[in-house]
Amino acid sequence: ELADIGVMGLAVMGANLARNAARKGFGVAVYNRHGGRTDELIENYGTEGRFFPSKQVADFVASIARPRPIIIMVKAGKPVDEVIEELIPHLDEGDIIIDGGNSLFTDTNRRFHYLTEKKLRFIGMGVSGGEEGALEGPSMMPGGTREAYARIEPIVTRMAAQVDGEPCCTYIGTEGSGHFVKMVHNGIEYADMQLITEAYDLFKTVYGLDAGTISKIFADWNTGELNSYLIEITAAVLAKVDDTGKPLVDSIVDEAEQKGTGRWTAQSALDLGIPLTSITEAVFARALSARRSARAEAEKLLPHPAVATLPIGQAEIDAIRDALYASKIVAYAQGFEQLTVASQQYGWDLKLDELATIWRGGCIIRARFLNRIREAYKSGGGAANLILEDYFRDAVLKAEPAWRKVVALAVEKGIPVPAFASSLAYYDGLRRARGPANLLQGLRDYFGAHTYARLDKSGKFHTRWSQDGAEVQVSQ
Ligand code: NBP
Repeated sequence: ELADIGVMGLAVMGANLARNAARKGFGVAVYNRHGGRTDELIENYGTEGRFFPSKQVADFVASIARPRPIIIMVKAGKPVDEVIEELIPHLDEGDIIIDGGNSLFTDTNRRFHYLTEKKLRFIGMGVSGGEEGALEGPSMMPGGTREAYARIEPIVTRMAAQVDGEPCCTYIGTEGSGHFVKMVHNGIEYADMQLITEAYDLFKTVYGLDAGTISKIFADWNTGELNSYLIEITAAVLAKVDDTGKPLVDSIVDEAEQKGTGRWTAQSALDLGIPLTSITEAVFARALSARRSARAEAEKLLPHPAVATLPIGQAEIDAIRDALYASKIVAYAQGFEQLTVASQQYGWDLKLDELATIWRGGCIIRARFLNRIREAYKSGGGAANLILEDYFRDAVLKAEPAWRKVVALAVEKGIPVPAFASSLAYYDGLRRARGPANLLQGLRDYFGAHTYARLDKSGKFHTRWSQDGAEVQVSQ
């Protein structure tokens, strides 16, 4: 008897994916570099299904039915290349290595072509949902060839979360597209979380609310259009009281860490020329938060006037909710624009409605809101920007007055709201047929003879600024 699938790398994510597959009735071969983890998995959960544990890579590979699908779930970066090299000598033509970790999509592109040359198949599969998702059903974003996906489809669609009878897993596209999509998902997650922390900061600092009270506001928001996993867990984190009887969140160090996917998303946006302001501000906000001692030093030299807290009623709470919702729409619109441009640039033919579909469950950004995005793209909408689709246009127009007031209040009180404010700036920049870049072009032409176009004539022009001041036409 042979296993249906193999899982290599049995830290928290790999072990949980293996258990997930076993619980769904698949035979699962398992291997980890240090055998202790394999023993632990079998000791603790061996009765959950049919596991095929091995201590040698050769035995592990031999225990899987051909063509073999092998999920590798090891630390992103060099370990993935090392594990691939370890596997290669034992594999047969057509076997499929599936990298389920958070690999950089350009690494996945490289591995895809490398393994294709060796007549092996490679799938870069984004997996979202953290440890719980891996066990109970994550959102899965597999990229590679369609026929390699067809081989694993019956297994991964069963392992994935299900929403309204549809699996949160679909074929994404070729090469590293699955990891690219997972990267943008994580970028959106950064923006979502930053917006939540800005709302929290306003409640706490401007209105003087305690964590318990703010928790109740988020719990209430979770019953409306903001309904989502992140809003739900925000209420839970804020409600938690530790052994000292005080809110746990008040004792957590205000220094954010990051593993790189948000930064990669921002870097990719710069490469593709996408104004991805919300996600990028979220990455920068984490970077500034991480400079804790520098902030403490600066606070001494640049003392912040104490904020006299304001009274708060339902109108103020609703205004912050509206600002959050509108900013969230901007963040998603920017993320989806990045996906659109990457799809064109890299020839991936991404199906944006399907991405919204598989993000509705299992993953960290799962939200009611994604149904709206799915509908917008499904209706063939194809508006250049999600904000221009009916539902979102109405939502931002409705939220706009409150959004503006909240940003103004934050600025006045000296509370940083980079994601709220940059989303609003993007919105104001987008809905403006004529901006101030005419002056910018004039400056570029002045110092660098970079030329400019005119509204009243076609062609490219240059003014001899520091010579005779005359304008010359340099091209048609
Ligand atoms: P880690 O990212 O902590 O990696 C630990 C695993 O990698 C262990 O099994 C370890 O084996 C193995 N490994 C390493 Br490190 N170097 C190796 C090498 N050279 N050869 C063979 N094995 C090696 O595990 P994780 O937190 O389970 O995450 C796995 C992947 O999933 C990562 O890419 C992560 O970014 C991604 N991911 C994580 C989450 C999450 O919520 N944690 C969510 C979504 C995606 P050992 O036991 O022998 O040291």
